Amino acid sequence: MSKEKKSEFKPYHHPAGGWGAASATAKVLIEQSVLVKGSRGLLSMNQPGGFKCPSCAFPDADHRKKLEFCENGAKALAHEVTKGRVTHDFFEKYTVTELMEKSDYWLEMQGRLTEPMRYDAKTDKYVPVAWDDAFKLIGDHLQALDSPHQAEFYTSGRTANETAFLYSIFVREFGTNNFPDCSNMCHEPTSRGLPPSIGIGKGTVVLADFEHAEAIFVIGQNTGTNSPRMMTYLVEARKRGVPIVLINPMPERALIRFTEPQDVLQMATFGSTPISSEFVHVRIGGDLAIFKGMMKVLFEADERGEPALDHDFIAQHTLGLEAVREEAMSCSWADITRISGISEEQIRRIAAIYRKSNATIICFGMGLTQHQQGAHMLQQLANLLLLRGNFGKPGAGIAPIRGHSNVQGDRTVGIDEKPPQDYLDRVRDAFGFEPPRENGHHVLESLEAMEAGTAKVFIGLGGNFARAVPDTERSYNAMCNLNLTVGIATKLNRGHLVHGKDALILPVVARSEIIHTEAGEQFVTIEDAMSNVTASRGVFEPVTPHVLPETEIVCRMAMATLPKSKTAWDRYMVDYNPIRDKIAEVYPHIYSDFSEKIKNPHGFHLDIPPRRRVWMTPTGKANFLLMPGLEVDDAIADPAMLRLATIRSHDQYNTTIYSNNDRYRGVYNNRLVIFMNKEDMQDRGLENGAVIGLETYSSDDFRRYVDGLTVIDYPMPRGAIAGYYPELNPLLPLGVFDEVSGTPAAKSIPVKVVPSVASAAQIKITG
Ligand SMILES: Nc1nc2c(c(=O)[nH]1)N[C@H]1C(S)=C(S)[C@@H](COP(=O)(O)OP(=O)(O)OC[C@H]3O[C@@H](n4cnc5c(=O)[nH]c(N)nc54)[C@H](O)[C@@H]3O)O[C@H]1N2
Ligand SMILES: Nc1nc2c(c(=O)[nH]1)N[C@H]1C(S)=C(S)[C@@H](COP(=O)(O)OP(=O)(O)OC[C@H]3O[C@@H](n4cnc5c(=O)[nH]c(N)nc54)[C@H](O)[C@@H]3O)O[C@H]1N2
Ligand SMILES: [Mo]
Repeated sequence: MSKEKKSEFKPYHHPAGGWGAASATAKVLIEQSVLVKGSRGLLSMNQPGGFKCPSCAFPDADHRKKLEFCENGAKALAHEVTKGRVTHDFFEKYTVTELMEKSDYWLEMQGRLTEPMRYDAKTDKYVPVAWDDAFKLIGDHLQALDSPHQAEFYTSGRTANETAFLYSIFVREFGTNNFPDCSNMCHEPTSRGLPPSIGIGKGTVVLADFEHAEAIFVIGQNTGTNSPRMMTYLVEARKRGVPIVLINPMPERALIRFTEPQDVLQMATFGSTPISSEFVHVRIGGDLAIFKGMMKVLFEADERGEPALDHDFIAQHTLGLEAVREEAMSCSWADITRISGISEEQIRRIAAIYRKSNATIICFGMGLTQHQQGAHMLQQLANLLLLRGNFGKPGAGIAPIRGHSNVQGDRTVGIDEKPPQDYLDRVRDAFGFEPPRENGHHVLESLEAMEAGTAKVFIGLGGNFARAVPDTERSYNAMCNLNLTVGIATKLNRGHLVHGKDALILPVVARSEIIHTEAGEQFVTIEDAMSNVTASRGVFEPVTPHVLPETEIVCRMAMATLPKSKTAWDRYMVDYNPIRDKIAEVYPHIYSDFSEKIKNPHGFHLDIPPRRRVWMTPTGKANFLLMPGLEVDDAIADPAMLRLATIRSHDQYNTTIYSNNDRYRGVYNNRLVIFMNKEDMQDRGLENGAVIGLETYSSDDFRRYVDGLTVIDYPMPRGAIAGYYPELNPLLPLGVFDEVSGTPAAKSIPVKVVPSVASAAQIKITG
């Protein structure tokens, strides 16, 4: 093990991207001992005939570029094709209790899982198990349940369409709609909030729209880190003089100034492009007040008879404007500026940018979704877009920037705990069984069932459920009640160590690897955040011959559980074309001729009706929806309260920690940090580098406390602090979530500073 490195805070003054990104790419390939293999992989990434990047869901370019990857895609690939191996010898060395003591970073750095393992309670170790025995164990546990609703079937968004579709069929044939999904913690407010408003819970823009936009808003999203390939489009737009408005409590480096790492000229001349034309330093949870303020400015102009609203569009395509107008006009500037932390002058300025633009794109991420009123707030964002007819014209629309590479696709092909009835009818007709009709569990409901002891089996198709969910200690305890936990994964993670009485780790063929079956090489498909469906073909041999393709694992779980099933699992297991034919049968409106269309090397686009100004809502129109007030999170009366946003560093992929650095925010060798405004520090008598504890304001009996956090003086708005996920998940109560979607309010945890009892290392502050 490397010796402990000194934690350091050294503000980053350079543009983001550029040489820093290029050298970080090389460094991670060398670190994982895969310079040659990794570089070869990067040439195939996101190219026709190659595989889709396992990192984010941003679409591929229109193939003008020879290279279509970013620094963080390179990290994801390097960690996937790493030389490190977790073999049975590894598991022989450590008890699970000992492994629990290791950090998430350490677990990740051990490398790829190589063979199926089963938990042995006598030795507290994972021991090898034959694949057949593993499937039999799963089948036995599932068959032994009193009701199919006692099992929870989690999906993480790396799962490909074919796998996710079959998994949804298996679980429904088994008899439940319990589909907790990573998206329940992510863009679920988008998926549930937008349909009543515009008829679909997906984004309405495509990449070409960025070339026609006259203004772009980026709200609550750290583009340079979490979807770096989008930076290219922001740089190009900026070079054309398009105003870019950034709304964020953190002045994210890449969104302020960026050097395109693939622009040789810019890099050679140390040039960079200023990205944001307006940085709106919003308080956590203050966005709604800004949206209402902007609407108010538009309505005022309209009342004066000045051009502000798209009256033709509103008349032809929408309902409900007057109530929304009245409500926005009733909001006072005093409240708007107090709650947002933004001056009336700046809100008027960005409203003027919005009003002047004939085609506006609004992009958003977790900074908007992970609030108690996330879904309703997004409906207000849609209202703002509707006011100027920003749907169904080039250069305009709403752009939720999704997380996992296929999180949107998984949802489209059936991972849905609240499935529509007409879809269930089509499943019945296509597969000849009667699917369950009642709603199943989302993530929080599945945890409740585990805590109550009514859930007995948990199967995780990818992901790291235990670490990603809120209320760490409580959730760990709930999971330990289970009779069986199954982790289907590429890498060892904490989710495999927080286990039920029986437990399995099932290793899979990764995205960049070739899927070999009896019928020959297979490919899978992925739907990106802009609804393009493309093929993904791995280019490397699987890590060992003992790992299985995810689709085969799903089919064999089904065969072991449903011996009388008439579904052709044994056929789907080897040939993925008939799976695509079934997808086409169940989703004829978007997936007709799937097998033909996917032959196009650039894939195809799934229909998004609002692009045609068609509204699949009950009214047949786009609806202005009402949300009274300006607050998106429950108020806490104590002036000592701070709102904590749990965010990602530049060197992590969700619960996967690539390093303990966060280059653009200037943090090195430490993840237990809290970004805090100077005045908030002074009020609490804290110096830069002080070590504190944080405690959550909870309305239940649990005390939620994290200790040993180093305070960093950072340009945050008053009352807003930030720190890293998943280390701070113990502070996030299970009971605090968006009521429409069940998404935990991970960006707005009410906390107070408490004295630290730990003696954490003092952080070195430089620069
Ligand atoms: N490299 C890398 N890429 C990733 C991921 C990763 O972990 N690493 N994760 C993937 C996944 S699953 C997802 S969902 C996405 C996540 O990508 P993002 O949506 O960018 O996620 P976060 O880092 O959680 O935080 C987003 C931003 O929200 C801001 N914020 C916090 N509170 C508020 C608020 O109240 N209002 C506003 N306006 N902003 C706020 C934070 O300052 C931060 O800049 O990225 C995906 N891509
Ligand atoms: N406090 C707080 N909590 C959050 C968030 C937050 O911002 N704040 N963000 C939420 C969000 S947006 C999300 S999406 C969730 C993420 O929740 P998850 O999707 O459950 O978590 P990941 O960390 O992405 O999962 C990583 C694991 O996936 C496995 N894996 C990687 N690639 C593959 C593959 O190709 N196949 C299979 N089978 N397994 C693979 C590896 O074993 C790896 O350890 O976390 C949520 N939790
Ligand atoms: Mo996500």
